[in-house]
Amino acid sequence: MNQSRLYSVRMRASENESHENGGRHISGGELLSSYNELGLSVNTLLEKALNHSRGQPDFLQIQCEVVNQPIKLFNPLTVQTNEVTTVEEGQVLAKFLLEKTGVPKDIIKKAYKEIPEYPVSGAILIDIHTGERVDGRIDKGVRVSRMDWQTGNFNKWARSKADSTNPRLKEALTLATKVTNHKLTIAELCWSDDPDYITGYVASKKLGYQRITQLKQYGDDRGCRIFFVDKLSDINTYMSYLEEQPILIQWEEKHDTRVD
Ligand code: PML
Ligand code: MG
Repeated sequence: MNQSRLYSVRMRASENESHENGGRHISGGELLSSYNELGLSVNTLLEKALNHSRGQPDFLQIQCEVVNQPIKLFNPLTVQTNEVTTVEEGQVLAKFLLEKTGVPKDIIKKAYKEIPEYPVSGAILIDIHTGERVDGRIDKGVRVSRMDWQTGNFNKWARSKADSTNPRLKEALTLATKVTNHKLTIAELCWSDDPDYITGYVASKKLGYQRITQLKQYGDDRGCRIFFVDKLSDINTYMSYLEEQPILIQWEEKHDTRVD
């Protein structure tokens, strides 16, 4: 892709009203696109919004904006898939992995107790020392933006790993790679708000992207996305990294790392 002039293309869709007016979140999407591919990119996100398991949107917005900052390239996190047979088993594993990344046990416990209170479409930030929510975006959480993984390079990666070209994996791995490449991110915990998708993950720079095949029951439309962070002395810089720093995932085999 010609990186000289890239556009950030963002979609959001909701039911009843727009998100800011209390509407129920249906779908969101992020792309980086060249000018020539803008039509295609807008269409890709339009299709995503119009055919979603959370329902039909009443409000739909697609925004294109030129990106002026230099783009960072990241190798994707290493992926491991952990097969579990029940949600309980999956959640025990998720907590174990979070602890392994360095999030203290009592903070994990506190975060899990508060998950039902976070019905937001974006991510929430939790300080690993206090367990307090620190993003300040009470109603919507933080939306990680300006990121993409070009299809050709993603397909090459998927072929080499004998993995599926699941677009959800592509989107989630792109996001997790961006988030965990910031040194103040200790870990991410995520499962989808889509009722037909139950695989989630724990990710960190050290552990890579640890998929867990069941983190909720089918039919459940409650999702979770938490970034555990280490004492953000400058929250604005961290937020602007998540929301504004453009990144592309660019897989190169020689940069693959092993996960123990
Ligand atoms: C989402 O759909 O919003 C998140 C999906 C997380 C898991 C993706 C995967 O690894 O299959
Ligand atoms: Mg969703």
